[in-house]
Amino acid sequence: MYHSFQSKHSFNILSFALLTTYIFIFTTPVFAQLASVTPPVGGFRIDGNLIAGTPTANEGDWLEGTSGGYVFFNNGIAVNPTHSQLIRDAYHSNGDDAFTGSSFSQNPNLWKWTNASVANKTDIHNGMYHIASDGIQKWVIMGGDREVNTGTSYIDFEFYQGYMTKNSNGSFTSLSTDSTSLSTTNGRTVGDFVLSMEYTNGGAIATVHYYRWELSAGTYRYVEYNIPNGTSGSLAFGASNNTTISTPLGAFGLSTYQPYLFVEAAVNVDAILSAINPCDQISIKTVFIKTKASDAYNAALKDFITPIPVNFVFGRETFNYPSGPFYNCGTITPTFTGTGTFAANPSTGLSINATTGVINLSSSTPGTYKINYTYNAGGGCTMPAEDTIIITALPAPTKLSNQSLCSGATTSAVSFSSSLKPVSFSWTNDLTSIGLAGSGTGNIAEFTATNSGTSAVIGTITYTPNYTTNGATCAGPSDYFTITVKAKPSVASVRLTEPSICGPSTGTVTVTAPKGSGYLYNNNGGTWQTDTVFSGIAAGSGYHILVKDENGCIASDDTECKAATAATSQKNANPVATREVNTFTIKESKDKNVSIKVHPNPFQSRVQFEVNVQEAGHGTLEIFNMMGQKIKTVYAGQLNKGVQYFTTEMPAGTHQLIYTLQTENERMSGKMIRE
Ligand SMILES: [Ca+2]
Ligand SMILES: [Ca+2]
Ligand SMILES: [Ca+2]
Repeated sequence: MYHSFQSKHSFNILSFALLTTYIFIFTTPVFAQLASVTPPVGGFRIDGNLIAGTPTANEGDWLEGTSGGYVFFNNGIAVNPTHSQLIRDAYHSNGDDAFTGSSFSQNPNLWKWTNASVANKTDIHNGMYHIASDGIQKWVIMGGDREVNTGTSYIDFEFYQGYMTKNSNGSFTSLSTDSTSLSTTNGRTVGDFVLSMEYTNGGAIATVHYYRWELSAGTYRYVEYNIPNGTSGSLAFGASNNTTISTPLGAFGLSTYQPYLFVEAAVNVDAILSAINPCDQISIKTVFIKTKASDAYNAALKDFITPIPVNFVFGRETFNYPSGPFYNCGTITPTFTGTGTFAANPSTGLSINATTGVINLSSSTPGTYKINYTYNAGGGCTMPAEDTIIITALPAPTKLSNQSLCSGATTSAVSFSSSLKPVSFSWTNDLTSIGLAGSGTGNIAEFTATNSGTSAVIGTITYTPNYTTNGATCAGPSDYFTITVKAKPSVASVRLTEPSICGPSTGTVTVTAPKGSGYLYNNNGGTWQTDTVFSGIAAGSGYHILVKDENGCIASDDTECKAATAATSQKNANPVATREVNTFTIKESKDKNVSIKVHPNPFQSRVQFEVNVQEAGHGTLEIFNMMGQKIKTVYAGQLNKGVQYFTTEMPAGTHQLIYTLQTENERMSGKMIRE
């Protein structure tokens, strides 16, 4: 099943090397193999090239290309740092950290390092790895480089189950799996392994060696195993670039690799482990990338990249669920081999089919569950395989702001969103009088808010995200926002003091309602003022009074001069402007306390009124046309008891006129006719 390190140069290896050298010359592409892992999308092409989709479209690789997936962005940042890492080492520099006086065969706790330049064929600049599954088993994809292509180079990827660290004093510490004490099995843990890539300046094939740490002939040491053939192809294959290739990552100060400077390999570690021991299962804590002088067991170690702490498991997982994240919606189905039993821990809260492993997310409670798949691995080894599922509650939608505006104003358009996509939205509105339907789907366009009342109203819009995930559409938690529509203030009611012969020369408009703290008034679009009085208005210039309340809402109309006929058809809504509108009831004076006579009547231009009152008091004598429009005020002031005369010049034009005398208790009217 395996052979010791010393016998690894078997006939098969030698003949393979010769064969591959021969075939390379004629049919290089044959050896570019695809590891059927995901990610990246399209599998991982082992071809000595770093660019996805090159040369074959839609195949994945290390870096971004025109098609296919990738594991690093072209700036070197990992798409998923848990599974992939790119580590840079110093190069061509006395500051490089390098081994000194250390060999492959030694206990790592005896290794020494120093800062020194290393031979350029063993100098590493870029080291990278990617861990991915083919749906059943885990693979390691490795990549590394060197500065020159003279001869054969060796780059080891060593996987420790304990923590392995580089110390500042020039030593290393390799701990046991308890993470506390030094390893007692000669510096490593049984099952630790090395994947070693060997590449030359003459072939695109890179050879991959697998060494396992174990007790052999009384000593803990690495033992090389032949890598078996898998049922669906090779379990390990490597390649180096046989042409000059570009690397956006940069290498040794350049953006290209000359032939045979870059090497990559893919290894199905799970398959190799299970072929050696179906019960084997190891958790890796450290990856250590280093170069050595040869493939001899006591080969001198050369350059290295600072050990990388990691956390992944090989050999045990023989089933898995698709990549999350998962929400409590839909179902997920695992990929697995053989037959066994699925069980969840904790055993409540997760809806799982014990035979198929299908999880009904919709009827499961959000939480973290370990799923154990127990099956007979043969050889009496019943293996529990484990995967962990985290179910997250469907997220709440993005919180939206409340809106507050005056009746008649336009709302802000509402755009729903959520952190999880795809998502669609439905909503309800509990107050349609604000101008919005009672329910709907999708975003809400702007609309004119309405409120015909006298106080603010509030519509509550409740919106619900509907997520489509894992084959189902489920409603997530709702949220709501409000639209407050403030009422408009009443149209202004005003009292007028108008120019007349005997009165003031300019008019005054005094707002009588609405009034209160915060109210502002405006005439003819002028400055808003708190004062209810607009004075100094020129005769005949009119006015347009607007009211704004403490909420900043403006009345639906202004109050303006109205023709008298409008007195009965005020366009302003309630309350209407209160103008001094006169209602005419033309009748002869029958009152004994007041009498009025007009001389002459019919008149030409000058008219004299003879007024006789029995009680002194205030009185007003005015003239109106038949439309109810006041022509002039003849007198306004104190009336003495007895007879008094008022003479006035009548303006030209109107044929029939009405005069009225308003005393404190009585009102007299009469008709005047022009000759
Ligand atoms: Ca490649
Ligand atoms: Ca180094
Ligand atoms: Ca280096």
